[in-house]
Amino acid sequence: MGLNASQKIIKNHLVKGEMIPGKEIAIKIDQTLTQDSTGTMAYLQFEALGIDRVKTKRSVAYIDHNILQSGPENADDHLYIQTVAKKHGIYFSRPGNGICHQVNLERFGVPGDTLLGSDSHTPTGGGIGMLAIGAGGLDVAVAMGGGEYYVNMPSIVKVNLTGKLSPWVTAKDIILEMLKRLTVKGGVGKIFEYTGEGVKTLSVPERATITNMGAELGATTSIFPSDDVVQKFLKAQGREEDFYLIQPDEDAVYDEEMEINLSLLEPMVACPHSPDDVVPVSELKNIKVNQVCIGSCTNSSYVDMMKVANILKGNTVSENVSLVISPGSKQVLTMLAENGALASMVAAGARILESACGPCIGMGQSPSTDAVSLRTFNRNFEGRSGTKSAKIYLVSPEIAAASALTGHITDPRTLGEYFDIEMPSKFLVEDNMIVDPSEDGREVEVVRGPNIKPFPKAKALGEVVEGKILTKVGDNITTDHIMPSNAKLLPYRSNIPYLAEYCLTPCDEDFPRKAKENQGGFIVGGSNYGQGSSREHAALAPLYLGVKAVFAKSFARIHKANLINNGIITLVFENLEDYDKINVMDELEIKDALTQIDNNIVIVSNKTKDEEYRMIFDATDRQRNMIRYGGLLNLVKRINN
Ligand code: MIC
Ligand code: SF4
Repeated sequence: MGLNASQKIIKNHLVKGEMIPGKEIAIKIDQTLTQDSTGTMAYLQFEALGIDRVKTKRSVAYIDHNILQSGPENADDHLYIQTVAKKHGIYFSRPGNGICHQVNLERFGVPGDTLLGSDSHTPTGGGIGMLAIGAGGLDVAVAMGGGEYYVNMPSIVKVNLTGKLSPWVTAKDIILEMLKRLTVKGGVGKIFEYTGEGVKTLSVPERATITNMGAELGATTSIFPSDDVVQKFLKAQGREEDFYLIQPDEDAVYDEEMEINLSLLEPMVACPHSPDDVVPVSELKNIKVNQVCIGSCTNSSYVDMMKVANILKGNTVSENVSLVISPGSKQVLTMLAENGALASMVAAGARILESACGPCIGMGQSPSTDAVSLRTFNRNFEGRSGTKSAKIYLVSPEIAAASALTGHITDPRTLGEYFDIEMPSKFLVEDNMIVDPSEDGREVEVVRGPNIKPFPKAKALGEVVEGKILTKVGDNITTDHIMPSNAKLLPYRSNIPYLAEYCLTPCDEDFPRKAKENQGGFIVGGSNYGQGSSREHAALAPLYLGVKAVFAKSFARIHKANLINNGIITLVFENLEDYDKINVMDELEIKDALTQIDNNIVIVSNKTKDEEYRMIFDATDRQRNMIRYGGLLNLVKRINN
């Protein structure tokens, strides 16, 4: 039986387990990436493992998130990351060099290799045929130390692309179509592998837009098998030698199949406040726009920016619109500067930001109260922009640029004749903002600013786990709800005690107070609890506040792993009606926890209501041990000693 491309890469990297969907496998990791908002914690954890030098083929630390420096905290953390990277064999991408996923694609990604990144959009690397997975910082720290990565073998979905995109219809519209069909939880436990005649019509950055936003489907990852389009891209990046052909066998078997006819797609928009609330742009009439943001790891490539520059050229941004543009990398920005496209943008009235995440993570440019903001980004969760009442729409660069000119949401097809931008046959390659690690780490002193506080560590499981229900939330709660991240909070990513004061406050302002007054307790969540980012802080802050377990209708993949890695039990209601029976401040208890933790069904008693609930503990043996011994760090230390 033939293998698909995902199975081939997994097979080449398989350390433990069998490739049976749903069963745990362990894979060897070739490359890792971190960014600064998760990196500080990941490197503190790496240091806690006591390993001198990374054991991967390549590990890179990027600075792209915590870019505004309104106090010393971010700059201090950058210095910590720079020095810890130098010491332990990690390449350092300096601030200004670009967004981790864009730079990784340009400079380091290798088809057929595995990449583990402490950022949920790491699957962007699937655009050149890497098996690229997002994970919590601790998992990445372990991988840097040479440890394998554990994940349940995903089912592989063949997405057959037929036809060809019509003018003004883009890669963004393909992934928005996927989100419309499958929703934000439709990809949990899956890899989307794109095949079919439509694939060859898509450039590497277009493919990367699609694999990037596969994260919004909840997918483990997405991948385009490598082909001559990838080979040309790598050649244009001056690294043809990194090309490796990875294609599905002719008789490859997939767990599921679906088809998208590119010729039938039209320009789409994801409406507030969810990436799956997708409608054709033609349905949105007379919606005034206050802000347009172009950039992010989804849509900030050279070609994206050139399209925007072409639309803006010779025009002026509408009087009531603030247009901000952040090109994805130094490479992109320099090329735009050299060919004059940057001048067209500036002349039209665009506000140019540095090559970084910026507004995507609320690092500045929060819109005005009740504003409509159009963004080429990947997430439009309520409040993520830094303005709770703002309405964020996710769109292609073409829709964004057209709307910036007209001042209302605009179908780009009204712009008239389409122009095509060629992929460059040679990119401007200059890696002078990437710092090599030291040959001998012993001579490097790691600089630690005062903002770095010790991170909480889980404790071994006791015989009884008891406490009150501290809060109860609904479906699709994001990690942006659990651990909000905006320009004011991001500087404290290495200070969990400070961050914990804001834990879950968008849903329940009193949560931190209740948790402290009751010496911790439990959280009740709906379905897809913890969707979105990989930020481990959404597990570390609850851990710090004494949360012992989360009971939910279902969990998002990365957040569930982060909770267990940090010793927090994740239980799913066997009978969904039990969710309705539990109230805030009910007292719950897990008796014989040490024995029950080995079972698939855990009985939880509600002492207040005198009821019992059957809950599913869907975990591997290794995860059960993590709960038993107090998290992944403790487990790794036990194994090493
Ligand atoms: C995001 O897009 O939500 C982030 C910010 O990049 C996060 C990482 C973080 O919270 O630091 C992610 O996607 O994992
Ligand atoms: Fe940065 Fe936004 Fe991409 Fe996250 S989604 S890595 S914040 S650009």
